[in-house]
Amino acid sequence: MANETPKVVFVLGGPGAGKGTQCSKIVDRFQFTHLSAGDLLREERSREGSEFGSLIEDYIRNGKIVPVEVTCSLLENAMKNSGKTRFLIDGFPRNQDNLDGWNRQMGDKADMQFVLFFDCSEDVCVQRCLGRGQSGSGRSDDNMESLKKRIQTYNNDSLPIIKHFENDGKVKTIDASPDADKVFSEVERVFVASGF
Ligand code: UP5
Ligand code: MG
Repeated sequence: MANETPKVVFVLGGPGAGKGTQCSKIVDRFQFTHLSAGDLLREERSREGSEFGSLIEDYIRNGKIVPVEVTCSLLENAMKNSGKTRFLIDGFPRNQDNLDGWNRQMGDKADMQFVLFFDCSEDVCVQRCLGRGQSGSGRSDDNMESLKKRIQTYNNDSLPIIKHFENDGKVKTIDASPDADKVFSEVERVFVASGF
């Protein structure tokens, strides 16, 4: 990390809402580095010699949220190793444990700017994830059984965190149901209005 305190935008929304898709578009247009907590966990799962490989696979397949110590360390290392100062943190924090862990570990090392929330109906989310699974995503959680659990976890654990940020006036909500370019035109507006 450079001397400047890193700026962070949390990118949240249901499974398949389009977080990853929109983050790539943001990176193309604005000076941000994309860190997907899910991608970092999947990489760690496959890393030879990782002590967390089987734990991560069990959590992901069952749509459960990996203990924050693991996820937050992966995020902090990725931030440090990038040498950059503006980050999109995609898919994190997803529950109170994640939020508490982030505040403990990163609270005074990063400035959270706002939460970008992709609002999408459950039906659309499910169709997008199943579609991605059918076109060979290779993700062990793009199947109906895992998706039911992912959605349950999202409703029970993640939505309350979004509500919490909303009460603090930190959430920018985007309708994620239109096509990806249309969604991005709203995203772009938010970033420009926020001075990026
Ligand atoms: N698509 C995207 N946008 C579209 C649009 N506007 N119109 C039509 N189609 C659109 O998109 C999903 C699919 O939809 C793609 O095929 C895309 O082309 C299409 P994507 O951009 O990948 O959506 P995204 O929201 O990123 O979906 P993802 O499945 O990645 O979300 P999840 O939140 O479920 O997955 P994540 O990788 O973040 O986490 C997976 C698991 O890891 C979690 O369930 C959990 O077990 C674990 N995890 C933790 O434990 N802790 C963490 O901090 C993070 C993850
Ligand atoms: Mg994703």
